[in-house]
Amino acid sequence: MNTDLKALELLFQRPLEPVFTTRDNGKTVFDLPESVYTDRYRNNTEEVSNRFSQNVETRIPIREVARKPNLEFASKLGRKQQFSLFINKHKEIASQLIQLFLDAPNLQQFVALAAYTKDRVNPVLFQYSYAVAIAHRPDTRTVPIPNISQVFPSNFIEPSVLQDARQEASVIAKSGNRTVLEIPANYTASDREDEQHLAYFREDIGVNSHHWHWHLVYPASGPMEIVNKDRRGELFYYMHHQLLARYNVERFCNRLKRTIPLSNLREEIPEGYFPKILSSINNRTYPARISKQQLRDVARPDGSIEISELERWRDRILAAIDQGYVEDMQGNRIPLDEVRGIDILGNIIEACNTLSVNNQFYGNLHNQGHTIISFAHDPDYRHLEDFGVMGDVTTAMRDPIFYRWHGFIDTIFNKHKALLPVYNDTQLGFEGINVTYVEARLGAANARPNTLLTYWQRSSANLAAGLDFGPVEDENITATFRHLQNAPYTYTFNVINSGPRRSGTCRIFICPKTDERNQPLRLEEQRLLAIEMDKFTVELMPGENTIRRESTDSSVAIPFERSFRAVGASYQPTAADDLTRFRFCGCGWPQHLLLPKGKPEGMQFDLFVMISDYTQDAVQQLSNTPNDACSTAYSFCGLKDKLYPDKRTMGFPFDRRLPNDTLNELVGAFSNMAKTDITIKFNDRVIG
Ligand code: CUO
Repeated sequence: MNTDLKALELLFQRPLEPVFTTRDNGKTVFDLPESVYTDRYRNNTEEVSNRFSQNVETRIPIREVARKPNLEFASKLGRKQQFSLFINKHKEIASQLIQLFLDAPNLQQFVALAAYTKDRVNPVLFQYSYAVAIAHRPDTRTVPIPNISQVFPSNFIEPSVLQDARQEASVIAKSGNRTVLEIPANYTASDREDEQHLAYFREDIGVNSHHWHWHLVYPASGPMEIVNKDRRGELFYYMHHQLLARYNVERFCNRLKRTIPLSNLREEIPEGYFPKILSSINNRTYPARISKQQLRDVARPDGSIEISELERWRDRILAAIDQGYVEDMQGNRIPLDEVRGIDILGNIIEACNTLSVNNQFYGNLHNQGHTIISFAHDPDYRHLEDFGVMGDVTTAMRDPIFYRWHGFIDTIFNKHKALLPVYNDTQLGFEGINVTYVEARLGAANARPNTLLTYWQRSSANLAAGLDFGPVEDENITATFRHLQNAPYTYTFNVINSGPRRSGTCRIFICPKTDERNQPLRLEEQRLLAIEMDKFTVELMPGENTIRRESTDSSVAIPFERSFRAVGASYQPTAADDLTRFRFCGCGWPQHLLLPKGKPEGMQFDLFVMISDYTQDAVQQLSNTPNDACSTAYSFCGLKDKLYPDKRTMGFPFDRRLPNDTLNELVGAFSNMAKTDITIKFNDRVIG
């Protein structure tokens, strides 16, 4: 095996430990040039390197770094300070560090540089910038990026479990004899708090690691070549819009009304959140947001932001939407049209300062909203507190306020979409294509069609790679946790093609039929709550076609093993494509949350299927880079080094107004669409 690639993989382990300690269950150590040691250990290099050489099986030589980088820029972020992608200053530092990593002329020098840098900059900053570099350098294609929950487990789980894990692992030498630790469910609030009914969704490890990974793949700042991805602004809108739709539907399942968009930043926020998790970097808990907290202007050493600035940017953006154009720095008008409008707005609103057409004028609305909310408990730094969970993409989705803030951001995008013309027959139809039958059915032989099942499942994750200063031998520290799961099912569609052989894009959505009070939803409401389930290309022969598709093949989700895959020596992919498979693999909605929970007595949904004309959907890819076996969740995450593979605007056909009042009428008017009622039943038991 290429030892440079191996070294890169190992630098993800034990992020807080110095680079000279062992990795891979104590079996591997780096042979480091003296210059890598920081001043703290410079006088003891022999002692520490001897100490960590015992029982080692592999020594990986690291070269001297050719030109020592000046890391002055990174010292503005202390080693024990929290790092946030939403804070401008931090983003700039990360962007410089990424550039430094991308500029390393070859693999050996990249390894040398990474080893040199690791103990000299903030560890979370390092892990983020390093992962971005690995995801984007052509020579590191095969290096697997571990799941963030395993690099920094404390950001994901209840902290007393970590304490137990360290204890168990240092007292009981053999992992086989260790007690399996249980991460409790429902530890952040009691059921006095309504919002607690959604904790299983907000605090899910897969949900949060997907969100982290998405922002890793689509950084908002950094070198142009990695920021400027095809339709990234639109994908920012769409991926977060889908998170919102899923969250709101999940709320209906729990008899809660839709989340209220945070459109007034001056009103106190009724719902508080006490995260209880620890920051890996300084062992402090993430600060809480008390109930009825009022947001205030932030004035801290790291930067200031006034609520009135956000309001000004918001109003300018809304005015631009009403006018139908934005203005760039030179005052040129750029139309917010049907095709590019949403992408332009996405980059303005997020804000992606590299791609926003006018940073100064439209500002930094979404990011600074995260910042203001995340500092609500200590806006002027008088208590020396760091940001709350909203300040960090690994943790933001835990807090109910995330959905209120993004709900507000989503209403801005939806306003633009609502002003576009209603979709017409040519856009929606597909001449000569008739979808005559639709069903979804569980795998069991005697399963009834259109009744799907959810339940609780207990699964485990290995926390060893992220347990800094934990035991080195036999790294197998397993913790189990409960999460929602759905029984796999198969879609079957019958399609009559009365024309020649041709291709179509099959688009599958589910829409809630009623709200939390069982009141029927209008199509205009349903379309904003439509959950994309899958999208794939089909070949249609003349005459009757039967199409089958497994729920586990969904283009939005990734399988469980990728959300929680194990890292370390005991895990070695074998098949040729296994290595590449893990490249972009962490991005994707967790398969175990593909279906909303439903209700014990069953909850009805519309299962909607549309086959659109592939000649209008197809995208001519520019590059001939090989298909990345990992980019399976392309609806949410795109394809690596390629154009977004569907020419229609994201969310089509539900992203714009439709010509009918009800879903039944829509489906009746277009033969290439069909729907059926499905029921999702929730079994309140832990299975498996
Ligand atoms: Cu993903 Cu606000 O963009 O958290």
